[in-house]
Amino acid sequence: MRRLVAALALLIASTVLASPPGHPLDISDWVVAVPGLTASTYVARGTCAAVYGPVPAGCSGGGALVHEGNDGSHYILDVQPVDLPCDVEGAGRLGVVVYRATATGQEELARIVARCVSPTRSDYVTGGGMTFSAVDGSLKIWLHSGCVSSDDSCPPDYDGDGTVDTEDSVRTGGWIAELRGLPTLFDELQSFAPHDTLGFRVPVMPEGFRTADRFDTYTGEITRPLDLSGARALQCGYPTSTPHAGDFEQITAPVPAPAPGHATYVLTTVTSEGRTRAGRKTNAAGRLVARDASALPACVLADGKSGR
Ligand SMILES: [Ca+2]
Repeated sequence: MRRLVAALALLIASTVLASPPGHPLDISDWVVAVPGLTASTYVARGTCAAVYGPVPAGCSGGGALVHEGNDGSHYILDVQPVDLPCDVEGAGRLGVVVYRATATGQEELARIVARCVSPTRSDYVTGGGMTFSAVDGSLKIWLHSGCVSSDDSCPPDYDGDGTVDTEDSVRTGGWIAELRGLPTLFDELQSFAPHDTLGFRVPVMPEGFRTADRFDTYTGEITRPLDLSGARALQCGYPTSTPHAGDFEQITAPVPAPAPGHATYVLTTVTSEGRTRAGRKTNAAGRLVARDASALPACVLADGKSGR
């Protein structure tokens, strides 16, 4: 079910347009550079607007600008100037870029940058730090969206909430973005990207195994209780070489939209040294237990193949 939720979130995020110029930069202005990564609002602008005084729950902190990921890579938050054609200086030209650095190089994960509203005014964003969750592989990024001009042309009510903004509150209103889809500790969080493509980042310990030999991906209809015996194979025995933590595994597998009132699951199993695991479920006592992988049929595609 978590996998379905993650997939749906991505579909929604990918259809959102950027915010209109003259308004605070928000989650729709993030540009994601790698497959399988999604950006969502963790704490909305306004909720954490009080820069001075008591800080609401969830708004405090900010963490460091560099974090070590589960797979030994490093996530780097960089606040950098943006080359803009409008006449603004200082904070008005800022953007935030998140990188992933490994032993072999550095790649950009996502960015959100300033833009010109007029020849003398810009919407900008700056970052105040981030934290990394080792369990679910998410980055929370503390941000401030604001307006700056060289001719005092920022509107008195920049955020449009009906109140005149002060320099200390809404013009520097804080919010928190969350990036998901980085390597987790155990779970493969499946995403659709785009429609007929399914992908996930290989966790550090896939379903608790030290290493994975192969992945098999199934789909089926959600029933209560879940009956995996009717699962249909989407892709079997991939990838062709040994998977490593942080690899993005992607398959092309059309998953038909379910009929009204029905729901579809996508499940990827991990096999390591002859043992197969199929994730976890909540039992009748409310505890997380291993899902019974033996209920699944052998992974065989419609053309009779059981591997890539
Ligand atoms: Ca206002």
